[in-house]
Amino acid sequence: MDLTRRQKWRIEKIQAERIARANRAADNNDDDVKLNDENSQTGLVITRYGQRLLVESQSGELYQCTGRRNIELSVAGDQVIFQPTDNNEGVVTALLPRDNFLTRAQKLIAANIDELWLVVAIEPHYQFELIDRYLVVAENANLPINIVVNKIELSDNFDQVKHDFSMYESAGYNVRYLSVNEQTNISSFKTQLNHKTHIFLGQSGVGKSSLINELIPDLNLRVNEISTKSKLGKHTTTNTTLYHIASGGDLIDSPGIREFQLDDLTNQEILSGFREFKPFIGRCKFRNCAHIKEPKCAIKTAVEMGDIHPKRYHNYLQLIGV
Ligand SMILES: Nc1nc2c(ncn2[C@@H]2O[C@H](COP(=O)(O)OP(=O)(O)OP(=O)(O)O)[C@@H](O)[C@H]2O)c(=O)[nH]1
Ligand SMILES: [Mg+2]
Ligand SMILES: [Zn+2]
Repeated sequence: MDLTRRQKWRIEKIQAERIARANRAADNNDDDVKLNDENSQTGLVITRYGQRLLVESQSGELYQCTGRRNIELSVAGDQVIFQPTDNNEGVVTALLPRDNFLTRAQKLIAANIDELWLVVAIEPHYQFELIDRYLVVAENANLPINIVVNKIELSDNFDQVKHDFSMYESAGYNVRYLSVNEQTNISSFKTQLNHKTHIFLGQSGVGKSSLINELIPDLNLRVNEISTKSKLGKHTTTNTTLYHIASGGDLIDSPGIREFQLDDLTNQEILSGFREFKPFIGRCKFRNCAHIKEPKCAIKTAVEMGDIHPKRYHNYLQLIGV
């Protein structure tokens, strides 16, 4: 259903009033969870399944909520205003403004993220095109991005792996090499994660849920066996879900993608997804330079001068379909 501008404006106005009312109530009775006569309170969306939301109150109780009609869909990481009803159920009545959000294939994934970790693995073996696609999506969401290479104990040529990822390091990404199974570099990784909201993204079967299980003891998220024949994961995680670290900070687990869910990326998104290209954009001879065959192209010159890794440039051309 398409809403007219006037309808949208009215909904926004109603939401703004609800948020203001809840804030006023919060100011008036600081340590009382019953915020006003409507019993509204702010909560954190933990996960969404279909039309239902799992919302955590500020005192840490969980409520199964439905969204009020005409409220924009909320996702893990969202702050909302909700009204508890019976049996730990409730109704979400407003969505608080987001700092940021991540979408994949036109679908909202999570909101209010501080850092994104792109997880890849030795098996299923990382593919540059897929890595670059994920990076383009994340760069366009304007999030700090890091790369985790998991299952390093399965590599019989670790020097090659390091060489492969050196181009991402020289592009400015922090790359960490881990093995969940052998506990390699896990404890130093843990110290990075406190007091922020981190999302783990990446292909199915790379070990996102395994890693989160390792970082949050007693969580016991379901992880799956990789089919030995295809070496592909079986898509174990189905809902994007936020988990608290006891010492502070949150981790968001997300399901791996399937091939047919790949994003339709525009050339403009692809270009701004290659972060090391940025200093050179706008410095080509032609204003509408596509950085393919044009003379005096600043991007191509940067490749020749060694300021852009040739493989990254090659990946860029591949993504824009040249
Ligand atoms: N050899 C090895 N296997 C690992 C390691 N980490 C995780 N695995 C295995 O990889 C498989 C897939 O792990 P999951 O954690 O389910 O992967 P996921 O990324 O969450 O996958 P989806 O939920 O489908 O997106 C499981 O069988 C894990 O036991 C590791 O360091 N080494
Ligand atoms: Mg998983
Ligand atoms: Zn150019």
